[in-house]
Amino acid sequence: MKKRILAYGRLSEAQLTQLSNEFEVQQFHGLASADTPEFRAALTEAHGLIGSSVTIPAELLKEAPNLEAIASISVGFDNYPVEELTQHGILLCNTPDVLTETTADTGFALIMATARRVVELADFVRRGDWLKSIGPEHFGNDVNGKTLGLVGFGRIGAAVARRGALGFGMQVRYAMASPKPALESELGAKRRTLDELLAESDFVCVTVPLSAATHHLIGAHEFTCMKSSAVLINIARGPVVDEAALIEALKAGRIRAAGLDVYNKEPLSQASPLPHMANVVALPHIGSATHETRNAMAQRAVDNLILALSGNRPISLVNEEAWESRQGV
Ligand code: 8YV
Repeated sequence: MKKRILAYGRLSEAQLTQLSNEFEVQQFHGLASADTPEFRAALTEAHGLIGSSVTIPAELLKEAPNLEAIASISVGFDNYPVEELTQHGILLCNTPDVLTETTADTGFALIMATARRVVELADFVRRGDWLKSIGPEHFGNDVNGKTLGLVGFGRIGAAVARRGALGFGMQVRYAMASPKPALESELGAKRRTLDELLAESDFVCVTVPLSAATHHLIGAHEFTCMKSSAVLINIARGPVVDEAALIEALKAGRIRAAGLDVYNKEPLSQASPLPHMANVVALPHIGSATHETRNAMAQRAVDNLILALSGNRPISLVNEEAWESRQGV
């Protein structure tokens, strides 16, 4: 009998066919929460899950006795109870690598847009305000030659740094627990404490995963460390930045601008001041959202799930320990 999987992410026809050839597939369209009677009922029979964004709370695992693997269509896995999954021997797979360059492109788009006031000035032309010559009140600031600070220097952080160092002649600083000697020699990157990095950087780009340790890593104190001319970019997860402190810092002029792709609560409410501030470029969590990359992510998740449910090691596995316990190691 075919194993049963629940699919709640965007998959192409070909990917769905690939899954249906192996499994009994139950699709959930537009699932926003796992806490619906239909999803909970389906979980009791499910061997695998494939999808994105939906939070799977630990208590739901009690209702999923057959669950063997989750293939998330994302690199981030803060919406899964990793410890409990591991205890239950459930494999958690993600999609690193295939989205690195595209997410770094988004980071750089935010750097350019905030520094050169791209959105604000495009709106100015669209409104028909370009009647006289452009003056200093419309000028932005250089990106080239400036200092770029990466908070987190993993795959995506390094790809942003590469764009800055090699394309824009930027000096790279990074804050990370472990040194990265290869990137130091490749990019001339220098490791700093977080406070030092904040004090030196013209652009601070947040790329750390969200965890208990990184929740509100950038808060009121950190904004006081930054230059008043600095720009904060967040392409990681909203709660890594204390959003109230960010709004306060922007209003008080403690930093110059922010380029954001992620928020404390998504979708971002229109009641938030962030999308209405001229010095904020707010994107709707589209870091990896290109046709090519989202398709590659979905394909990676499909491949991960097929491998995992046939007893093979998935390509990208978050909880190695769960794999070892399944192998009886
Ligand atoms: C996801 C992301 O696609 O991969 C991640 O962690 O943030 C995005 O690329 C997003 O979470 C929607 O599923």
